[in-house]
Amino acid sequence: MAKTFYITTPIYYVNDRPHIGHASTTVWADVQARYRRLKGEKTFFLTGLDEHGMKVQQAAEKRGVPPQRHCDEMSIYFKELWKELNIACDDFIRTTEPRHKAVVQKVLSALHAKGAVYKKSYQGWYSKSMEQFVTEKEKVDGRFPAHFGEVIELMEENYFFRMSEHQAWLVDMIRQNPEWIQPENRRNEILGMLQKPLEDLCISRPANRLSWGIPLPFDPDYVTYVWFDALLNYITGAGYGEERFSGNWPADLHLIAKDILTPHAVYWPTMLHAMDVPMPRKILAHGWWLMDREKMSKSLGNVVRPSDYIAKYGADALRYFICRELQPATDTDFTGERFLQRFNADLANDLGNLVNRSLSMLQRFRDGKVPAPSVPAACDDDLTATIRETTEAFRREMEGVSYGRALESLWRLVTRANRYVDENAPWKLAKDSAQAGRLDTVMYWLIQAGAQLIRPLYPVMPETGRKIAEQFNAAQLLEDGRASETLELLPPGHAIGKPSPLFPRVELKK
Ligand code: ME8
Repeated sequence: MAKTFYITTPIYYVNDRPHIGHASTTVWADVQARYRRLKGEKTFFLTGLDEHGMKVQQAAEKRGVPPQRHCDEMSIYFKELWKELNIACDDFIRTTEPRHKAVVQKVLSALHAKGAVYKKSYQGWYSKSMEQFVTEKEKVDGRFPAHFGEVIELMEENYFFRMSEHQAWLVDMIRQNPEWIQPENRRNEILGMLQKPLEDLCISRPANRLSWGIPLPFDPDYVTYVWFDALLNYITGAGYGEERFSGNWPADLHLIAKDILTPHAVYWPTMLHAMDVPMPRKILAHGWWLMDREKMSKSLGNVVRPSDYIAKYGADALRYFICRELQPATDTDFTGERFLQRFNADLANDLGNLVNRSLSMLQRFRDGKVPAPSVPAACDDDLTATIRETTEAFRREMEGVSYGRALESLWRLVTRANRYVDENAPWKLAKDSAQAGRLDTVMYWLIQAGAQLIRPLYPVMPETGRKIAEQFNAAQLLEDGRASETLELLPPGHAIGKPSPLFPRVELKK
């Protein structure tokens, strides 16, 4: 069985409705999945929800509903948003599903039987909102920082996973695989953290304190710590214990943001190592959306709701913005102003204009049929060179999940093609019958440049990609697995469809 390209997002907590941060990682994953499918790769894209733990239990209590009902109701918000955003995931996992509970219990039993899990009593500082023990080392100026929430002193017997035994192996693995954690600044953070001794990981919570979790199979007085439960979703979704698992695993790409890098780059690989399961191939932790320089988060309440933007500007415009602006290595301020600038400049002016005026001119000057070109002039060669160079750069950046740079490359082509129109002024050529041959050549290459945008645009903006393909009457360009290494030219005589504007400009209020 051929290995699929397996891509995941974090599974989000259901303590609140999704905001633009959750939408962003999910859009990034969807873009990569669509890009791979279009290339002809078999792809498996998993997203879902993290439904256990104290945060969810408390959110349910606050609403006065049983936790399962709370999860069921919250799951609808996520599913609806993914539909609005055209997220085409292959599976949607919820950690309260029986298939996941079975995997968690199977893994716990196996690790317990091996002696990789043991019970001990522990006394220390415990952050209630982070659901974990914290250490003196984390104090700043003698106090725990505000984001730790209420910190209490706690003494408890719990089960621990012998994570420390894997430290030397982990450091070695990360050093030998420079691409394994991306971007590089995050990799260095983890290597820095691993210079200090790694402690064993507490993987249980007493059921009398936290009831909303998966019971430990070997001790029903405890439930599984939410991270130990949540991380395993990646193998549940891939079919752990089933035949299909070997076709899906290892994951090719775990997409997350930097807030949850430690669980993914430390807990997860050591868990897998203890289980004798191969490592995922790459973890990519992007930066945060900020709001006035603070992290946008549920607890701070300073969030942007994606639905507001989708309703006004469409899913594609938001997907474009998320891919164009959110950075892998740094944080980015989210502002409505910036969104509108991008919308007007990149989508309405650059892209929308190019497509619309190219097709309208072909309609007007050549009856909507692609003419046959004659000998190319220098600017025609320059345009084709730009097509080759930018589509190649686009591919390279997409493979490296550098969407901002990928789109920048593609927009170099959009800009070049718009300049080509201005340089050649087809409306002037059309007035001079001696220039008929030149007009043919110009219209031929202009249409080719527009058509070359369809495939690269589609993963980022699927509706727009489809609309442009329709207007070019070239839906075949969006077939999965079509060779994308060569320029695919629309032959002379090809009749285009009906042009219509893609992104109406939004007037900015003064
Ligand atoms: O951590 N900017 O769930 P969560 C960008 N259940 N992305 C953001 C963001 C922001 N300001 N805020 C959130 C959990 N995100 C666990 C994960 S995985 C096995 C378990 C996105 O609901 C980003 O992907 O807090 C981040 O990593 C994730 O939401 C955290 O979601």
